[in-house]
Amino acid sequence: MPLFGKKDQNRRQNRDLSEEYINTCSVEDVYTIKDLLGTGAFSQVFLAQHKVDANRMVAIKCIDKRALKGKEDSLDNEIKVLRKLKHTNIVQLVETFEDKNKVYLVMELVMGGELFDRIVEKGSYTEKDASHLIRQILGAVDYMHSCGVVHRDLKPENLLYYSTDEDSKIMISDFGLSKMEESGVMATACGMHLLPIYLYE
Ligand code: PIT
Repeated sequence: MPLFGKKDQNRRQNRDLSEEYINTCSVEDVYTIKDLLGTGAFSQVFLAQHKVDANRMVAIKCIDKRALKGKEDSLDNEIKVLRKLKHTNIVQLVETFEDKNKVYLVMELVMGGELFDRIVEKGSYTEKDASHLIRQILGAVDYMHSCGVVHRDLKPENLLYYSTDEDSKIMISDFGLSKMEESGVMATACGMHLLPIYLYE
């Protein structure tokens, strides 16, 4: 069950490169996997360090193909959506790897924790705090809608702070349930800022 299609098997997509190239590397050739950051139903997210550029820390979401059986399309969709989006408040996909048992999504590292935990820790939460947060989230939601993408699972667990700084920006994560409009009804180029309200069920 090729998740990236025949053409893309054994191929690494690197957003920093203008060209795709065949790569026989495995994720372990490129990154040293470190601490576990979190777990999901079919996946685990690990902290990882680039082997050549040690300053480059990333989060790697490792998805078990066996657990995913029958839901391959949703991972295909998630990768497609993530490749399309580039916004300061959306966790960026860096590159992808695939081996016999797993798919690896190398993501921008965010270390500030979940919104819910931050609100609880803070004790009080002012209208100014909320407006600062909502402004960032709505900016990112407007952008993704302009790209024809609806997240469909926006909740405090999927809103991560970039850093532990008090004034850290917020980042939208987990596009596992997202949908992308491809019919051509909506503009395909990002930046048109149309609201695809009809995509919400
Ligand atoms: C981190 C740290 C962390 C989790 C993530 C990234 C996850 C990001 C993510 C997961 C997705 C997705 C988009 C982003 O579609 O604890 O740097 O499933």
